[in-house]
Amino acid sequence: MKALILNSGLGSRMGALTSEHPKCMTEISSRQTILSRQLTQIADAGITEVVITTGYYDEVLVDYCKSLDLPLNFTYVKNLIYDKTNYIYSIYCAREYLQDDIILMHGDLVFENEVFDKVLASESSCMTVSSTLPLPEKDFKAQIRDGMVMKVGVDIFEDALEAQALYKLNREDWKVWLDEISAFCEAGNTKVYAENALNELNGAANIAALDVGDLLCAEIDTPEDLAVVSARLKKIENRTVYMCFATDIIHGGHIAIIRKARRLGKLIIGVLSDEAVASYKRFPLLPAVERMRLFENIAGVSRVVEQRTLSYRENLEKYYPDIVVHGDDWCTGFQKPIRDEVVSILESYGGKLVEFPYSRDEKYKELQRRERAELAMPDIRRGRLKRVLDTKGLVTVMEAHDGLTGLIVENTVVHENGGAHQFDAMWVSSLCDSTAKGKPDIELVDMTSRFRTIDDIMEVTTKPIIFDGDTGGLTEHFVYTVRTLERMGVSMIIIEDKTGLKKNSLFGTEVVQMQDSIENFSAKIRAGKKAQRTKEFMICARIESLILERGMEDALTRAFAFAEAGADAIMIHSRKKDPSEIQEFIEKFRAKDSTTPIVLVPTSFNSVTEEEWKARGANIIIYANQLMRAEVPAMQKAAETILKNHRAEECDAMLMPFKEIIRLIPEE
Ligand code: SPV
Ligand code: MG
Repeated sequence: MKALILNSGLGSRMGALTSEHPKCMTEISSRQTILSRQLTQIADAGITEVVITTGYYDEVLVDYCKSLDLPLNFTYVKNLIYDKTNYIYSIYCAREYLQDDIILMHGDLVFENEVFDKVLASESSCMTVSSTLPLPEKDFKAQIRDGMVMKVGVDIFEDALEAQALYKLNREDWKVWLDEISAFCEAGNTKVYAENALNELNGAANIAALDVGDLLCAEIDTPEDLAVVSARLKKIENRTVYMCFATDIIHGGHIAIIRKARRLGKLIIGVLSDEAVASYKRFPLLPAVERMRLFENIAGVSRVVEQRTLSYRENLEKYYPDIVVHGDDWCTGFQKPIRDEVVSILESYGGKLVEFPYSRDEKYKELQRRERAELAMPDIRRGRLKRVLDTKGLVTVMEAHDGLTGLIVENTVVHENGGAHQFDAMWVSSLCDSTAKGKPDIELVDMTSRFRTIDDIMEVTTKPIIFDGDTGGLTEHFVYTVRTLERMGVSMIIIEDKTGLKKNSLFGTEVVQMQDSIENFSAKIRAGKKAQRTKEFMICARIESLILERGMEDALTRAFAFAEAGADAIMIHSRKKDPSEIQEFIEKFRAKDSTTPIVLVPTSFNSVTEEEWKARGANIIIYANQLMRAEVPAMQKAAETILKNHRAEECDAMLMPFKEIIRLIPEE
C-alpha cells in the first residue's frame, strides 16, 4: 500500500499564507502543518511508501518532508507545468510509481484519525462522503447509487452527498481509473479533475461511499477554512479517551489497542483494582500500583487512574471521557451488563463508545498459560492468601481433597453483575482427606500422605491453600510441618487447641476429647512462628471451647492469648445450627481486637450469608466438606442403580459424559 498526496498546486485562494511555501505547509496548530499531520497519520498506520506530486515551491516542500524525520520513504514527482494543468496531470506524471493499492488524498485535506481508521479498515475501494453535512455549493459532491460512488464533481447535485478527496483504492479498481486518467492526459485533457476521468467509467472502478458523518474531514482552501478546521482540531485534540485494563502482562495486542485509542484523543487508562480483577478473572500477579506503573510508562498514555470496581460508573462520572474504548468481546457474555451500563452512562452526557475487534491470537493464549503456571509457583502462591485478605477483606474457601476436586474449586465460576464469582482459596480438610482414604478423622492419615494430597492439588491449580493441621501434633513435630508447608507454597495452617486422640469437632461432646492448655498451645504457636522462614505464611489458632461446651469466656480468653502468642488468625468453631454464639464471639473479640482475621467453618450454622459475616467482622469463610458430601450420595445412587438393573443404562441419565469431565483437566 502506498500513499499518494497531491501537492503540485498554487493554493492561490490562501493569499499571503502560500507566498513562501505550498499550501500543504500551512500551520493548523502550533505543532502541525496540514502535511505533517497527514504524514504522521500515514506513518502511524504503518504505511511506509509515500508518493508526493510537487510543483509550486517543490524544493521547500522536499526539504520540509525530510526535516520531519518520519519513518517514510518518499518519492517526489514534479509536475513541471503545475501552473497550467490540474492534478490529473500530476497523477499522470507519477503513474509509474502507482502500480499498487493506493491511499489517495488531496494535499489540503485535514481529517481526524477515526476517519483515516475507517478508510484503512474498508475492504473495498472507497471515498469519504458525509450524509450529515449540507451539500456544498462549489466543492466536491459524489453521486451515490446503491452505496457506490458513480460520479464526483462540483456540479453534481442529484443523489449526491458531500464528498472529500480521500480515497482507498484497491489495485484493480485504481488501475481502471488510472488508465482512464492516462487516456485523458494523452488526449491533452489536463485541465480537469482526475474525477472527470472517473466519471467516464460509469461505476466500473467500484468505489464505495464511506460515510464519515460529522467527523472532521475537510479541505482548506481559504484562510476562513483554516480558522474553522484549526478550531475543530483543537477540540478533537482535547478529547479524552478512557480504557480500562485488568492485565498484568502487557503484550503486543495491548500496545496495538492503546495506539489506536490514543489516536482518538488524550488517553486515560483505568487500571482495575486487585479486588475487581479477582472478581473478574483470577487474582492478579502484580498489585494494582505496579500495574498502574506499567501503563504510566507507555508512550501516548496521558494519565493512569485506578478503577475500583468492575463497573465503569465511578470513573466515567469523575472524568467524563468523550470516548470509551473497549474490545468487542464484551458485546455478549458475562461482561455485557458492564457494557450496557457504560452505554447508558455515555448516552447521558453525549459520550461515545468505540469498540475494536478483540484479538484471540494464539501467542497471547500462550502468555495466559504461562501466567497461570507462574501463579502456581510456591513463592507466588504462598503470599496470595494474605494479599486477597488485605484487598477483599473476606475470603471464601472451598474444600478440595484431590486433584479433581482441586480443579472444581479452581475453575467453578458463577457470572453475576458483569463479574465472575469464584472461590478465593482451597481448604485441605483432615476430615475429607481422611474420608477419601476411607479412614476416620483421628490424625491417622500421616503427614506424608497429607502432603501428597496437597501436592496432587497443587500440581493442577493456582489458588492459595489453607491446610487443616489438626492438633499440629507434638510441638517438636509441628515446627517441621510448618517448614514443609511453607516450602510447598501453602499459605496457612490451622491447628486446633486439642490434645490426645483428636476426633472430629462435629462429634462435639459425644466423644471424649481433650482441650490443650492455653500455655501449651501458645507455646506451640510460638514455636511454629519462630520456625517459619517466610513472612507470608500464616498460622491460625482454632478454638474448640464452644464445641466442647466450655463457654464463651473460655473461648475469648483463649482467642486473646493465642493472638498474643503470635497466631496470625483465630478460628472459632461451633456445631450449633443457630449462629448466635459465633456472632457473639465475633462481637466480643472485635471489641478488643479489630485486626486479627477471624476464620469460620459454617457447616452447621449455614444460614448466614458471606456478606453478613463480613459485615460482622469475619474474614475467612471455609466450606469444609460440601464437595465430598455431594459426591458420596451421587456415587452411592449410581452404584445402587446399576445393582438394581443389572446394567448401566438406567444410571446413564445421572452421569456426566466423560468428554465433559476431561474438559476440567488442563492441557499443557
Ligand atoms: C475439617 O474439615 O477437617 C475440619 C472442619 O476440621 S470440621 O470438620 O468442621 O471440624
Ligand atoms: Mg479437621
